[in-house]
Amino acid sequence: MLENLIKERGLMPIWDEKAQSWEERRKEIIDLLCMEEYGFMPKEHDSLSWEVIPQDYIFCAGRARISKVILTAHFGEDSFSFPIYTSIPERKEKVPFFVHINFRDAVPDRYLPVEEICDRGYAVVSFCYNDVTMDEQTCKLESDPLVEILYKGVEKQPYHAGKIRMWAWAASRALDYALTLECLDPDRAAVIGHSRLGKTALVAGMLDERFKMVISNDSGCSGAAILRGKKGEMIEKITNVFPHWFCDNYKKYAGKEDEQPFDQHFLVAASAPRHVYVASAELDWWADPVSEFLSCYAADEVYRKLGLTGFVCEDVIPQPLCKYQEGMIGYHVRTGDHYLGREDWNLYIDYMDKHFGA
Ligand code: GTR
Repeated sequence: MLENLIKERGLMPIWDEKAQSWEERRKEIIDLLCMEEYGFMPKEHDSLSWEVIPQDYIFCAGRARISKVILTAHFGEDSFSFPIYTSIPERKEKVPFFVHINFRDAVPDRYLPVEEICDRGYAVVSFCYNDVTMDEQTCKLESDPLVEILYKGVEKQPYHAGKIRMWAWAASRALDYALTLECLDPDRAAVIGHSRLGKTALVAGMLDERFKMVISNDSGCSGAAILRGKKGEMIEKITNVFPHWFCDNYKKYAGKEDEQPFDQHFLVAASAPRHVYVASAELDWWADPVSEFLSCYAADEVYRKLGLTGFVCEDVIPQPLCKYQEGMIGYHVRTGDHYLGREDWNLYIDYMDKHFGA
């Protein structure tokens, strides 16, 4: 049944027989998705420095430590700073951790139940996306320090970074810092985001192989959901309301999803052979749970070719609560609406415990 649905939607295969290896094909896919959808950074930073500001209150009954850290990226004579927050359970052994790209800087936050996460032995490094670059369609470079630095002396091109790409860059900087901490386990580093930040987590995971687990929560259009045959939000809508999320090239596919030389299952597969997890919510029709699910099914192609267990599922459209956690592609659909809640976090942690060892 699912095989037929994929055929009906006209999805193309991810693997190209001309490619010598997955490594080579993966690079092509990254270039394609950056060129046509998310954009390339116009400039790279040279180095990163930081200042740690411990928070002086008892958290989690003293079982976890929270710090604020100001990261500064240096671009030649220019520099850009933004705050991140670390929430780390007190354990003797190294702990697995999430880099959480969040809508707010609060810790805890309604999308970040840090006490529950720390109690399960996981740490979180979080930051607010607006502290990196505002979620606005502003062209006033001087009002946005990161954008100003990135485009200083550079003529903006249609393939240059939209905001999703910049937030993904920040997730990698948060990871740079996290990897300097002895208490965090580099082999169990995950990146996670919800909705527009779920799209961002997929892009960060695609680009940065140090993320061993990539989690997209309700990311929908231009995130995990395949666009061919999708319901709810499509490219025309998203590029009208949020043109700044993408590179300018992306607009040309508005109403022409079938002409894209890719679809969003490329993005899900671009983290292979690492672990990737897509989650949906039953009532989230705008994101379209079925198209998110089919994307996982289609991305399995790459894992199969690599001889790995990718997506293990039944041959039906899943209903809540359905969770598929056997393979390297994880999936769940829960009841309720668009949200990143404790239920989602617990399922991600269950999956990580299972695949990376508790
Ligand atoms: C919506 C947008 C979605 C999704 C969501 C969010 O308005 O259409 O693509 O990203 O915002 O980020 O909450």
